[in-house]
Amino acid sequence: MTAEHHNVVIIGAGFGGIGTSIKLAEDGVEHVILEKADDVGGTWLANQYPGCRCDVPSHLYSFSFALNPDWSDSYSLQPEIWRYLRRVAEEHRVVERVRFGCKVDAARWDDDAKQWRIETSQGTLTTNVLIAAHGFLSEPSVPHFEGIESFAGQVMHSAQWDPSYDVTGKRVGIIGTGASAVQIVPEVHKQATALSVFQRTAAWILPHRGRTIHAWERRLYRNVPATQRFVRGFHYWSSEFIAVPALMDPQRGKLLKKMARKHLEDQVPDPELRKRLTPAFTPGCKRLTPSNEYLPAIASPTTELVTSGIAKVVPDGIVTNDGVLHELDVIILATGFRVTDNSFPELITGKDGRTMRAVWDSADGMGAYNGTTFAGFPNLFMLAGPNTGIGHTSLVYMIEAQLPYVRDALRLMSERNIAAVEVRPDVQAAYNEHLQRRLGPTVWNTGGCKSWYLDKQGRNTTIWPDYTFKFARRLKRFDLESYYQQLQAPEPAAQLAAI
Ligand code: N01
Repeated sequence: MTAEHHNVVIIGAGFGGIGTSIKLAEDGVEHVILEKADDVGGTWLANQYPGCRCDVPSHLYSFSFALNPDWSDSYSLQPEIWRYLRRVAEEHRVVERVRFGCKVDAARWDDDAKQWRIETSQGTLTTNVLIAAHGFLSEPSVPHFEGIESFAGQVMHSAQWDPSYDVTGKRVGIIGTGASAVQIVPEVHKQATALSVFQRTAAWILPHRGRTIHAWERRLYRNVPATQRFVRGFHYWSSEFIAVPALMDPQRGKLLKKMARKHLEDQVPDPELRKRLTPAFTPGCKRLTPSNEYLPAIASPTTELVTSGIAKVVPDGIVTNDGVLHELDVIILATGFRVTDNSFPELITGKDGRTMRAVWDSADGMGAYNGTTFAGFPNLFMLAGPNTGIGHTSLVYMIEAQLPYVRDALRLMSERNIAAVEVRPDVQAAYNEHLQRRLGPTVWNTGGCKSWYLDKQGRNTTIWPDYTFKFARRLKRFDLESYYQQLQAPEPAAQLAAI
């Protein structure tokens, strides 16, 4: 018997946790948020590397119910997004419901009590419903390079950047050329004495359309909110109808390649370097990375693009496969995140005593129903769960699309005296078969790249392969008929009355 019990426990105080908490509070549902960090913000608190910004338009990358007329840039930088999230969390009194510095070590479903029992760094608690909003890009992937422990300088992952670290005058090595590196490289290049970019796979770089938002525009958005809604709608619908068809059918993506090639030709005069910067895969297979400063920084005389592969790390720097030592003061790992193999599912134990990891390993890998619920794991909802990822629009849209589903489930459980809901395995299997069929011909699966979208078996368990409004439509109501339901045991008094 534990002292502390909640109706709902939410793990994580990023976009998912904050949005859920706001909506549950509106519904009068008692809950607490467990957050391992010492502030809200999730990914926008963790990622503080130089140049960190969102490559989704600012007006779209926010809650629909908390628009921000004051965005200063059409593609916001990390500090501004974090301040937005913090303000929203304060205004809606979410902060008061967060337990900071509280790391979840394990959560186990107790089928007798119809509760989750959660072990945390601050003690044990129980809850009727568990909502995992821990984020799928929250666990840095730190590859092991031989000799890395011997390196005399500093090693930092992009998502664990120490903001007090100054790269001015340093010789910097950046490993990786994904979305994070594309943002870090130009900023570090401005300050470092020398920059070595260790590229394993070249990235398609598109022109960036960012610009400062004028004061008059901000005034307009503040005074006539419909204008901001219009701009938001324009960004949403244009990315749906331009990007989704191209991603679903790579034959239609030729325009993207043409744009990226032209950008490369415009920005990199040296044909030999251009060749090394030209990817072999179809654009869109990995996340599209817009930047007007990345390619010029790579082409700069103080930058060296290293493509010969990393052999080992030594105290003075990195030795590549061609035997060359690249002398460095700091190594930045822009090596991405553990997504399909992260540790979170190891912490969650379901109805039959198996962890979510064990269940996934014995099946086809990661999988959910509606990206939200899991057979064998009653009363567990995940925000930004399997196959909810998108590359062309705002993940906040996908998270918001899940909220009516979770709220409706809680409402039905309360109204109908249901103690536990658990998605039927056949429903989940049929859903995933459908997703995999749709994913088959898409650019993520056939574009000829290796990305975090695919697991070790090459199965795509991360991407939503359709228009995002179709996802929102699916999750508008909780389809109780797809779920096993267990009713609340009658109260002892009620039992007596019945006799
Ligand atoms: O990570 P990545 P990221 N040796 O996995 C390389 C989101 N995001 O942090 O391509 C050498 O894309 C790896 O090489 P390769 C966004 O969803 C959003 O950049 O595997 N290199 C690759 O180049 C994005 O997709 C924003 O050959 C190694 C890089 O490291 C996601 O975060 C901004 C290596 C990893 O690229 C992840 O992006 C930033 C090794 N052992 C990020 N291991 C927005 O603007 C890995 N690499 C919203």
